Amino acid sequence: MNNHLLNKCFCAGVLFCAGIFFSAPAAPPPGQTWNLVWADEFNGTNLDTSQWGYGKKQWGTTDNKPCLIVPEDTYLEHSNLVLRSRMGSFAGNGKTYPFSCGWAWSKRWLAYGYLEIRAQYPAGKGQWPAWWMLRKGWPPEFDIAEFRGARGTDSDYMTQAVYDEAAKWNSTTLAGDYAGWHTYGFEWGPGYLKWFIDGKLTKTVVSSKVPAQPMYVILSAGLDGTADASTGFPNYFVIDYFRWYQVSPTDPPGAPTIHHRPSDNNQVALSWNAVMGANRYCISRATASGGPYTVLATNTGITQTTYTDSSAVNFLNYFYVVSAANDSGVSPNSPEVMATAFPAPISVGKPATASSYESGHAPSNANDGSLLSRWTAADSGYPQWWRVDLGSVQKLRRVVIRWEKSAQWSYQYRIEVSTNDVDYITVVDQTGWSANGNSADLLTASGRYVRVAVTGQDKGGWASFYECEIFGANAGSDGL
Ligand SMILES: [Ca+2]
Ligand SMILES: [Ca+2]
Repeated sequence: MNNHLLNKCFCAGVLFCAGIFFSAPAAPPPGQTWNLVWADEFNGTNLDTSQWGYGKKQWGTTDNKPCLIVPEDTYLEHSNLVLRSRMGSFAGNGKTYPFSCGWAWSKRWLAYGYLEIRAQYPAGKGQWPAWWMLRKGWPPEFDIAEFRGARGTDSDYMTQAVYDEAAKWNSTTLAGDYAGWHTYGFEWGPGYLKWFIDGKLTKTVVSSKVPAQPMYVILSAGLDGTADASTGFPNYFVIDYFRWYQVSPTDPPGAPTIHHRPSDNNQVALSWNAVMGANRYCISRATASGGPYTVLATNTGITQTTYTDSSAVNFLNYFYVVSAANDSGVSPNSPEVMATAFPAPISVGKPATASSYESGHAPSNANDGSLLSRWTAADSGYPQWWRVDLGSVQKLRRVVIRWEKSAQWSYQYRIEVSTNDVDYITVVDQTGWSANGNSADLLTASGRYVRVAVTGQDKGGWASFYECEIFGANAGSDGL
């Protein structure tokens, strides 16, 4: 692990966490190294509105029939979050509600980890307070501790349930008295869910449909249609704290894949596989294999699995690595991949063929945008030719050929152009060329087919080049 990288990568998480109170850890389940990454002990005088919304549902409505959600029923008191329910006459949404209630949701979306609250639930007929989680749209839904004061205290129950990504409902109800202080824990990992009450495992779900994308937390008071004066009002759903723990990602992504796109001028586009438990990625770049690496763009955090390095300079080689991160830590680096930024030749990806080719070095390798792949003839015989079909007649301005071992070898060649793949005219004749290095030839021609006829090589090697880049009429400098 590169400490410089680790520190840089943590920056995004620390900024994200600014202002959050970190308590002493409680007791997440054993067997993993849990780190507290977000907690609210509700110790202040006002709910931290940078972290929580309240007084309405996350999507804006205040209707929670038979209750009207009102802001004054959500407040902090005695280091607790209080969600109150009242009976009365509450006007809203064009009607009158017989009850009011509190409602709060996390502005932060979470994925994976161990979540815990310590809470007292209100008893009474018709009570329906809940700790639960949603995502934009539905499913999924986690019901972590949803209380029903349905039929008197003897038959009150707590619901622990999930609607998974397939809207499959998996529910358990636990009869009991939840009016005292208890801790309610929920462990969410790749392909599994666990519910806990007072540290005791009460429910487990294992399924490939367990959600893997971030969701937000809801703490809500509520009532069903059976609530009446006998329920007892006002009453209170009281939460001492909310805590969220995570484990660090341990597996790095695989080596990034380089994508060459026609628009990649002074750019390198990368993608990589997602890592379970990661909510962002750190992309680092070096100008030599093995580093030192410079971290790119971590201030915002890369939450997707793609990145375009727009600070690359054409024709320079760069070496990229990616690590996976969440608020708990950073994985080791992925394997390294080399990439080169190119201007946009009009030949990249077009159909190519050749007089012959060596196994593993097909004609399409010479216009795939990669300096790691090459076309090589099948043997040392000459002449050989490589040809690309540009798809239509184009104005042609420049042809750059990146020969194999160009620093030691010189190749002799002609560049020929055709509109019909039958009648070719020679537009560049370098059959007398004796210099080393890549070649860049300016021309003024039009054609659909461009053929490189390799007529010889000074060291007896086979006809071979990494790229033949054909530029149109507006091509700029040689870029060599
Ligand atoms: Ca507290
Ligand atoms: Ca190539």
